[in-house]
Amino acid sequence: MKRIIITGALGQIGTELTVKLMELYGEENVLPTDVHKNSDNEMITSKLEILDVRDFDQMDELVKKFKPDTILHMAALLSATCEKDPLLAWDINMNGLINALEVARIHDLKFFTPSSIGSFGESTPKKNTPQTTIQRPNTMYGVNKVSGELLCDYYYDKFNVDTRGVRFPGLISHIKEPGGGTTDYAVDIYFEAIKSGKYTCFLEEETYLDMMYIDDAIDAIIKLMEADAKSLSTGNAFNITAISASPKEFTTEIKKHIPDFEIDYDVDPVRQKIADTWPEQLDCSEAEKQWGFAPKYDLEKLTTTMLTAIKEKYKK
Ligand code: VAH
Repeated sequence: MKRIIITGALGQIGTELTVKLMELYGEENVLPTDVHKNSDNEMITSKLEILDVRDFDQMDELVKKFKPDTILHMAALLSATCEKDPLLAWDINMNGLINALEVARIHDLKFFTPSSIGSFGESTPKKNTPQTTIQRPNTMYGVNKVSGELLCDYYYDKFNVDTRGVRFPGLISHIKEPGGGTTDYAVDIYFEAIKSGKYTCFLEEETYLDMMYIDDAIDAIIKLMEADAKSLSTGNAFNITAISASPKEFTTEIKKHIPDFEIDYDVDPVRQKIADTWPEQLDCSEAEKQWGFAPKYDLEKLTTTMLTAIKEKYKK
């Protein structure tokens, strides 16, 4: 990668990914885009171009002008939001993706877009979920993610576009909070532990899901994109995860720092239903073998990092 355009640059991943890429490749070589400019991150908003990914001509114009060698397509609606408006989700997640793939094909760009553990369904093996296995999700988000994986394979096979991607677990960050995700409780719990000392969780206490600290996610994107194409049997949709945990285990870890922290449960049936169809723990051996995936944050290190950063943010 030398010169990079990013869609969804103000999202949970996009925000920290854009900053990291500017540090690594130079601000002048990174073009952040998003459908709005609502951010206090001057470094990003000073460079940001407004782009609705459903507008192919707008995306094509920006690429012609900026002349990147890579597009990181991060713009998408997340799982719970997709269930609120499935047709809007299809429009943004799929028409946005096909536009980004077409722009990559026409301008010969290297391509990345994330898939998710949401691409699996009820019938997928829940533990040590294989890299290649059954994928019959019954959520609009999952349908979008499986379709996206297949589209990326198609553009690789048919048009020789260098499409790459990972299946992200729930991502945990303190700089940009996620919106509309099923795994968002794993972010909210840390903020509430500092702000109020108690948290009402929308998933059941024994709901195990794959999770990862945002720095490991950003490092994985960069490592995959810089990997030699010859070492990748398929560049697309690698299983990656760092932690398999439940709300109960997050609580136990937080109580090591804040003994009085309390949790109670008010289960959201929509997000519980989604979470129950997702795996508990992915097998990441292909990512480890093919491009050296190696997360650094376990639950203990994640918890210390999150609580320290949020305390600083709220000066507690
Ligand atoms: C969501 N955070 O909850 C996203 C992610 C694995 C979950 O795709 O929808």
